[in-house]
Parts: sequence; structure tokens; C-alpha cells
Amino acid sequence: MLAAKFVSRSSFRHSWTRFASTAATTPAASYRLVVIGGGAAGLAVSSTLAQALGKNEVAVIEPSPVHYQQPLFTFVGGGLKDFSETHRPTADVVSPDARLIQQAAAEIDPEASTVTLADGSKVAYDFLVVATGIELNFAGIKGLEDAIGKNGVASNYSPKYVQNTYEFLQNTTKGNALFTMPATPIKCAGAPQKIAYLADEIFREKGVRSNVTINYYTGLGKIFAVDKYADAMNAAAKDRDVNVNLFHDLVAVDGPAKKATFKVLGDGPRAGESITVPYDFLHVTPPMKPLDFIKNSSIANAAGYVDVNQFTLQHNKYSNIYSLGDCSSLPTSKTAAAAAAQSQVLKHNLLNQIRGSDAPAAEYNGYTSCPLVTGKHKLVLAEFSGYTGAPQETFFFNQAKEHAFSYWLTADILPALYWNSMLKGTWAGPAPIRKLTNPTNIN
Ligand code: UQ1
Repeated sequence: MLAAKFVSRSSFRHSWTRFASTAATTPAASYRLVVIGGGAAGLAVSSTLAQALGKNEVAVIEPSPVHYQQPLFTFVGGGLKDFSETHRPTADVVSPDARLIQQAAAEIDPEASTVTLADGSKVAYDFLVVATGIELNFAGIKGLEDAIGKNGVASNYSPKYVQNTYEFLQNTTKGNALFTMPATPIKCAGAPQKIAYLADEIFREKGVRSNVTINYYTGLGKIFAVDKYADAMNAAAKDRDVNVNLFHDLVAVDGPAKKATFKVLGDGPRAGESITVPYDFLHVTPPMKPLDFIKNSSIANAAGYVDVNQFTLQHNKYSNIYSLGDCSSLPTSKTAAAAAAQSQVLKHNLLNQIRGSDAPAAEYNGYTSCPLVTGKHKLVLAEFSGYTGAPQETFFFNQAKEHAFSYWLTADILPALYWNSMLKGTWAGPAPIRKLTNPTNIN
């Protein structure tokens, strides 16, 4: 079905343009496949396809010279991993068979099948995969850009401020420690609360816990989307004396005065009110948004995410465009684990289409996973379908229980798997393992 919809454009390719210029700023202009984004999702797809389609048939557009393994950031903020483990040069993680275009994409023209780069040059494609991720919007909170990185304000979401988290936590000996989660869609929806549990542990170890109040403020109405894990996290918060404040959305930070202002959402008695809270430590999860060039293009849905079929990952209007990861419209939680599972489906369907195969389309079932670290050697390993809300646990023990095995897996095994397998396109999530270890849980 996918193949039938597609009309090959390869006869229109101007392959001579590929040799017309060699300078780094004027990249070759026509590729079989262009992948926008050299993050986890973009690399999981481009590494396999660059190998399958042949040398320099695939271009990866990525402006950042550094690739960050973002799942490790919580561990860095909690002092459990070193920042140096989180990053490698982008050029070292892009497949040697792909062409890295080290620039930002500025515009997509899906009718002409071209991408315009920041320098104004155009890259043509037969097929396009959009994997730009989602943007941190620190400017969306009044005063935050001035406040962050000093006076006790940090964020594990940014490589610039993640090391401040541990530094400032160590300096906090009394008063209020606040942890926020916005009401917008975000990546790794567990991270805003994980650091509250690690902070609790740090304060206890330093003997100052009884002098510090920990408050978690979320713009949402639940601590976690899936009930099974929401129950576990409510229990974890209660255990550690972390106060959970639902429907509180951070709107302003006054750095010099060390005060945070929240707007009360929902329909409770205080809805619409503003509440200002003094803090000694503040961990902010910034609101997030799709990149402007995507939001402003015709490939986006009304919310600004790339409008793809939630099962096949093919664009709903342009059959030679696919998307996965945080920038996509896929209605599931935005995690590296989700991107890994999506990458397998996308590659299958795109290769079918490229090869004109009428093999059945692969379908993504919404799988995502969120390792919710709750302390040193303690972790709740949420695995579920964002489409059904049903748990899809890989192991035979109850993964909603805080477990040392889950911690070890996440802290010591998954980072290596990320670099050595996911980015090389050979890790598609634990579904094959689950068939052996927990077959009755398969949805
Ligand atoms: C996963 O597949 C993955 O992708 C590499 C992650 O990102 C680092 C994860 O955090 C998790 C939890 C998974 C799921 C894998 C298993 C074995 C449960």
C-alpha cells in the first residue's frame, strides 16, 4: 500500500549538483534520503539507511557539533555520572556512509522536495525523515533566562545547566527546594520528578534533610500518565516527604529575590490564581515547543508537530516524508526508548517504499519507556504503550517496584547500548527480549 502511493522521483534528481561544489558550507544538493536531525532518532534511522542505500546517498542535517546522550542528564544532575560521559562529537556518531551537513535546516518545501539550509542553499531529496526533536523554551518563563545558572536555579534538560544542578544541590542546606514540570508536552516526562528524589537522597546524606522542604510542582493533573506507575510515584514521593502540587504551572522566576510564581490550572477552588513561593534551590523543566521552521511548514499539524500516521510513521499528506521522535505527532511519551521502537518501524516502511515492495507495513504500537530513578540503586522502570496506556514490561518482576536491577540496567547497560547499538541503528527496543522474558505481557 505504501509503495503504491509513491511515485518515484529519482528520474528528476540532478546528480551532477552533487559534484558541483566541495566546500563544507555548500553541501551536495541532491540525496536519495535526507534526514533532518542528528539526535537519537535521526541517527537510529540514518545509520541503517546509509548502509542500505550506499555511500553518500543519505544526508544528515544537524547544526550541533556535539551529540548529547540526554537520558544520562538526570544522573549527572544527581551526581551519579560524570558530564564527560554524556557527549561525543556529532561527526563521530553519524554513519561514515552518510554525509553530515553541519547546518540548521531553515525551511522545508514538501511540494518541491527540498530543504533550505540556514545559509540559503537548498538540498533536494527523494525521501525525507524529519527528526529534529523538540526545543527547550526557557524564554517562555518570565525571568528564567536571567536567573538560571546562578543563585540556586538549574535544569537537567540543558547541557549548559545540568552540572549546576548537582553543584547547587550540594550547597543547599536549608529552606525550600522546588522542582517544576510544565503543562506543555515535554521529552522524558519522568525527569522533572526524578531529580527531586535524588535531591532528597543528597540532602539526607548531608544530614540536612530535616531543614529542607521539597516541593514538586506540575502543570498537569497527574504525577504520571499511566496509573500503575502514577501509584508507584505517589508512593515514592510520600516515602520521601516530597510534596506533590498538581496543576501548578511555573510562569515566572525572580532570580535576585529567589521567588518562583505559579499559575494554578485545572478547575479547583484556586484555579486562575497566582502563587509565589520563595526558594533556595529551583530545578526547572522548561516548557517545550516544536521548532519554528516545522511549525510554519505545511508538514506540521495544528500543534506544530510533523503530521504522521501513528502506526506507519508516514506523513499523512506527503508520502515521501516520514517522522519519528520528539518532533512527530505520534501520541505517545517522548523518550529515546520510544524513538528506538519507532525507528525500526520507520526503516521497514521506508525501505519497502524505496524498493517498491508490497510487503505489509510495520506498525508502531506506541511503546515507550521511562526509567524513573528514585535513588542510588533504586528505579521504577515504566514501560507502556502511549496508545493504550497498558504496561508492556520486559521483565517478569513488577517493574513498578523500585529495583536495583532496573537501576543497574539503566545506569550501566543502557548507556553502552545507546552509543554502540541505538545510534548505529541496531537497537529497536526490547520487544524481542520481552518475547522471551515476559511473553504474556505482549500487547
Ligand atoms: C530503551 O530501549 C532505550 O533506548 C536505548 C532507553 O534509552 C536510553 C531507555 O532508557 C530504555 C529504558 C529502553 C528500554 C529497554 C529495556 C531493556 C527495558
